[in-house]
Amino acid sequence: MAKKQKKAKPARVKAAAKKPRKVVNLSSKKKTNGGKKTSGNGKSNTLPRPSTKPYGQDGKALTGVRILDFTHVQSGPTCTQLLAWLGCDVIKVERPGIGDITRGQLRDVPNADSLYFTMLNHNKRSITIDSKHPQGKRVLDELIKTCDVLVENFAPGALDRMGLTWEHIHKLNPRMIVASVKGFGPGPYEDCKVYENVAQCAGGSASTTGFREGPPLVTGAQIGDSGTGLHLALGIVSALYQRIRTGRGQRVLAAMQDGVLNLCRVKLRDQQRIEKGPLTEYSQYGEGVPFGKSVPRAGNDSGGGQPGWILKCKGWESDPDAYIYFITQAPVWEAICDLIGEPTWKTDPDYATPKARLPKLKKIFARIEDWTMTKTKFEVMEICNNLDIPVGPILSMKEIAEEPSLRKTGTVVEVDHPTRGKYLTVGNPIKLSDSISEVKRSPLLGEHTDEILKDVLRLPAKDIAEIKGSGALSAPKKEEKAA
Ligand code: CAO
Repeated sequence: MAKKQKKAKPARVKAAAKKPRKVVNLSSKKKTNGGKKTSGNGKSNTLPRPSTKPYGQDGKALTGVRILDFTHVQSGPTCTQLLAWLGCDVIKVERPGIGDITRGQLRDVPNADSLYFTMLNHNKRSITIDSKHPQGKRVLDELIKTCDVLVENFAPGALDRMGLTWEHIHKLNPRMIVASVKGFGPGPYEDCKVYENVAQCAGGSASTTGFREGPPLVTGAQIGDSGTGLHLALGIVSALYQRIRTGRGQRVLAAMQDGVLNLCRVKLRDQQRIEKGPLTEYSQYGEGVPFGKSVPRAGNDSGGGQPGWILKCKGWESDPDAYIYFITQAPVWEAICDLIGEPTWKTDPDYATPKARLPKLKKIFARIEDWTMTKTKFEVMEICNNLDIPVGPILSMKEIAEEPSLRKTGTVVEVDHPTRGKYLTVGNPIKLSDSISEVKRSPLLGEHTDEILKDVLRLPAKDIAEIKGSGALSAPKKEEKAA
């Protein structure tokens, strides 16, 4: 295989680190450190001069970072999609003929990539490689040399079984960051395969979600998959930043159990409180139901210091989403009393203080609900927000899809796709004023195979023909499969 040519290498974070642009003295007053320019915190100032280009037109936050994306299903793709939106060149490696399994899962349009796949793989390029084929390994080794980060979420041990051990990768490219999602961290379950709901259960979410009288409940928010993808993305960006200083890559692990637990940290807080006394903000306390040894399911209790509950609104009999979340925030208690027609509760010692109200929350919310049931959830929203009372309408997915303000900010975007047509997706939820994300459709399976071999790896035509002829990049023919 021909060596990579030197020219036209994309600008890299590492290159930027080596050759800082001319420095600006941020701390114009003091010169310390032997006369060296320093920033306000006394450290050497290596920041380049502020760009003079208009905001949004000087590249993206992570421009120059190239990702070798070995992810599939949801957790890993969530991470690499975010990194792609932030400017990384994400090269998704897929199994020839099959690709990411989600391409064909939950299909709504025959023979087209599913929404499951398209909505998790925007702004990426796709190359098909059989990672167990000798010629496939050859291409992967070349990609490892040219990429900054390898991201994967295979079952434990699968990457090693492909021969892509940390030692192998690090020998080829000591600067490479290897980032993984696994179900569990080191310990008794480290070898287990894990899906979303397994993580929700093992991370403490299911035991603390639902109603006291009912079974544990999983939530629709994909905190195990997408939540862990988010954690991994932060780990990768941090490792890239550290690499500027150390020059070397490192391993990044985000275990789904850990990610879910991190999102459930208030429940671990409550576990320690329950050992010292009842959790007075849980409605169970007001109802006189004794607490057990571990944190109970709290229904729709707010979980913070300000009691809240979901209340019916006008139309609830026929509309399953005609509800509002209502918070009886202490500073606006008087406004709430006036609004619901209970002005005496402002001064009545049984209601006037948050502590006095705790045992009566059920009664208080029932009274507030008498009022909310006379209004639509949007009317309640408008009236309460004018009085600074925090409330939140229960929005259906239909309402969210049609919400003009979300379209305007690019949080909900319509994308066109060559085989499935137009569809809606969620755009980048993180908005940067100088790194604007545009949502580009997901790639077709292997759409960029040739482009990557030619333009990224700069392989001569002869080598490309040899690799392709070996079958390493294409689906096995039917006879071969049967043999
Ligand atoms: N070429 C050749 N083989 C490939 C390949 C390629 N391009 N891409 C994948 N494969 C192979 C793997 O090497 C593996 O083979 P071996 O088992 O022989 O080593 C095989 O495909 C299956 O990979 P897998 O075990 O990761 O996939 P699975 O469908 O059996 O399990 C999942 C899926 C998600 C349970 C598992 O990957 C997992 O636990 N991942 C970590 C946790 C995670 O991310 N879960 C979230 C999933 S989203 O809900």
